[in-house]
Amino acid sequence: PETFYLKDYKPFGFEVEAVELTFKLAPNSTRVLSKIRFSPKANAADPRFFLHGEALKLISAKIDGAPVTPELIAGGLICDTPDSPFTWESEVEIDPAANTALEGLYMSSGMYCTQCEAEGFRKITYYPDRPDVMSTFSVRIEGNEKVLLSNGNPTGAGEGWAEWLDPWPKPAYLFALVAGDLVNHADSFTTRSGKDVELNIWVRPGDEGKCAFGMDALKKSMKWDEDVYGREYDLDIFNIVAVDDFNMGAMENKGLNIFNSSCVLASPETSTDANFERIEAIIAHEYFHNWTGNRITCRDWFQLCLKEGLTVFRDAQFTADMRSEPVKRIEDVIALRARQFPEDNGPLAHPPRPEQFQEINNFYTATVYEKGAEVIGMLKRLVGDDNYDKALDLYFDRHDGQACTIEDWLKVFEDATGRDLSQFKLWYSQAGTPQVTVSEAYAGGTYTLTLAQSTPPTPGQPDKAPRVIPITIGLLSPNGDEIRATEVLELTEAEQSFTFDGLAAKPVPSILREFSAPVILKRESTNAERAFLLAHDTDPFNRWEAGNALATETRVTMVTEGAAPDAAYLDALEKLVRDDTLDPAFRALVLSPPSQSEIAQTLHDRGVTPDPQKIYDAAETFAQTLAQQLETSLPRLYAATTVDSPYQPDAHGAGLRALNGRILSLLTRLDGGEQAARQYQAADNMTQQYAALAALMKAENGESQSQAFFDQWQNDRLVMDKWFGLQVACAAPDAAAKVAMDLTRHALFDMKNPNRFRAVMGALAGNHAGFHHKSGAGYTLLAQQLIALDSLNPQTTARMCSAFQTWARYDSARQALIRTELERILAAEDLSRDTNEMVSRILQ
Ligand code: B3K
Ligand code: ZN
Repeated sequence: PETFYLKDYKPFGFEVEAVELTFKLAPNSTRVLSKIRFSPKANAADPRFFLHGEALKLISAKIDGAPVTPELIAGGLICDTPDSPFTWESEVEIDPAANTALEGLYMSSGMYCTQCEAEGFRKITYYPDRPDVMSTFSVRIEGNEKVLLSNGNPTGAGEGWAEWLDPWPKPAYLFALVAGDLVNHADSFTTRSGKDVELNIWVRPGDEGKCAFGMDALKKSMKWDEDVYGREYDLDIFNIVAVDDFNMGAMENKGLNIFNSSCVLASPETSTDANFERIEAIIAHEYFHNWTGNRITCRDWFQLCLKEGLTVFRDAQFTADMRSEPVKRIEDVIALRARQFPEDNGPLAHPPRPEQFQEINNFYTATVYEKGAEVIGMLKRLVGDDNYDKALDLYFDRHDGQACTIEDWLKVFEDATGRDLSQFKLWYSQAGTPQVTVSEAYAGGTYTLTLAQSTPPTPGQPDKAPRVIPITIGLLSPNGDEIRATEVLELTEAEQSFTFDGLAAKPVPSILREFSAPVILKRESTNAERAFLLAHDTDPFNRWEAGNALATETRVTMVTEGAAPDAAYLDALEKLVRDDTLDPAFRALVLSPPSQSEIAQTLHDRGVTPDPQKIYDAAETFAQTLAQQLETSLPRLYAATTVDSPYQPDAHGAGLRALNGRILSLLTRLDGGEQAARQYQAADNMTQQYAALAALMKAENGESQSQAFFDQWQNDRLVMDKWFGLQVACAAPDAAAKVAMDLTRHALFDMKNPNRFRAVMGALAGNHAGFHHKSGAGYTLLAQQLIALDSLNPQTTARMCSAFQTWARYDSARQALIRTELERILAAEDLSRDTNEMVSRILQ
């Protein structure tokens, strides 16, 4: 397969002045007519008239009204063209009903919908399908469906047709079309300059009742972007459509966002608090793309983090404002360590701005998104909040309507602040997570902190230069008072010392407050010091971090030395759980153990080969011991955290329920599930029903309870995804693969639906001890399923291959089993480019 390189960038040789499209919809034979005005650029670096096209049946082509016969070549066509502006017309036929890849125009539950990012538009018609080609689009849809939608504003409609005009020039990846017998939840928003915008969430009949929360989130997002970034919406209408079959969460098409139904539909009875929070965040994310992504887009796909990193950063700010800032930060760091760190420290490591790819869909990664956002957070911390605002204003001013690069982005910061960002830029080009080693000295009232940075080699990058790393620090006195408030140290050298004078005693440092940089901090510490920080740190993130470190140390000694759970840590936890002055959501997070996969990584980093079964056993023993330690207070804590008022998906209630759920799971270890069964019966919302079911799955009556859940919800797809996933997530290590396999044979399993496939296979990959069971059954099942899915849906297949990326952590027997499965996948007939690239990189 061909490899594409950042260094090879050449602009397209033609301007596209306007695009007119007509769709004549039919499930197996949709006709797409295009009429596009091109004008050749003077002195074009690449004067070839090449239009992308894939899986298209060309019916006819014309230039300025005269038939032409273009040459069909790999990936598209070329054609001789006049030297002056001309009109290109083509008619193609496509087969949406047969499109199981869910890219281009496809059908889902009887409706037509599109997904064009990154390179799906070329499956709709011949076009320069690249983000730096921007044009206005007018679209006519002919079809018998009740609702016919495209981007922009509606310009006309009649029996069996509708027309839309998007006046804002956009790249083809933001094109969208939806046609179906849909119903809407309507509302409106008045922008701060007084423009009324019609808002709709379109769903299948029956789902109307699940739109109110998403609509509210949309209006909050629109207001927030005006208030915080000064960005107003720019069309008369904003449509969101819920689709059941979708490869990812949602898509920011101009004025017509398309959502995986799991990321927009919500009701108290069917959605958990976590679902509500995620829906709010994704609605905001897609909406925020209107400015960071759509009005200002990417020059090429190597610049993907320009829009994704920034938009993730913006949606995190939004969630922090709507909910709790420290809780959001802790959740994000947990996710970063769970998803991005393994990527950055394994065979799939790549910089936030990659320099090469075979299939760009394989680079919609935690590194591009989440590390991309972390890089922006560091930039903001380095230049300060006011300078950040100034730079962003300049960015919108200078680049509105353009397709930009990371260089453009950094230049606005340089121009707005006068700061040289050439060293900072390394964050965009170097892969790998920096390790920052801390050493300390104290003498004569002066405390000296020495920080040393290094980044391990990653594929293609053996040596790394030192980066600029903002390290936040505060100092505590030995009695627990804060003696130096948070300040930012700028680490720019490989090794650098910082001094703090005038101290009465050796301080306890609280380093990397708010997790100011995506690095791994290495510092000799003791459990006593960690417990001290857990009790006294003024920075909530570092308080949590201290607890997390204690939890990790306890697990590690349990696994490596067969030790009992650390008594001091158990005491500290007990104190914390009972401390009603602390935010319940925060307490729930402190009570949530580090993931077993993370413990495996820690062991590996310390030169111990992780045994997944032992890690599992340690987790079970720890939870059992904690439950016993808290035995007398559990019923009271359970009662005190139970929310009686009618369910509201707000942050406070969600925090209480999260804590309550943690307590219920501990309680269930002692009472055999009595309380959980009562909660299950009484629950009027999915959060409590699901928490009770999850607790019961490990108790004796798990199976019958699960059956009851199935009977109640079998007609609700999204709830059924929970049912499929939970069984695999809760399965014992030696049973997980079998449970997952049986579920793939269930009448309601359908691998063509990405949500259902991920519910089962994603849960298997997430069941650490089950997936890595020494039998290798988990590896084999996943490989079989991936091979079967690849011919239907390469994108979802390739993405899930990353379950194997951590293979190098494990013992040689497991490594051999994984290698066999990866080689089996690689040998599969007609393997997609997507999956081929992923597996080859993992195996390298
Ligand atoms: N931009 C889309 C992701 C497209 C993924 C293509 N494989 C959603 C988002 O980040 O908002
Ligand atoms: Zn995005």
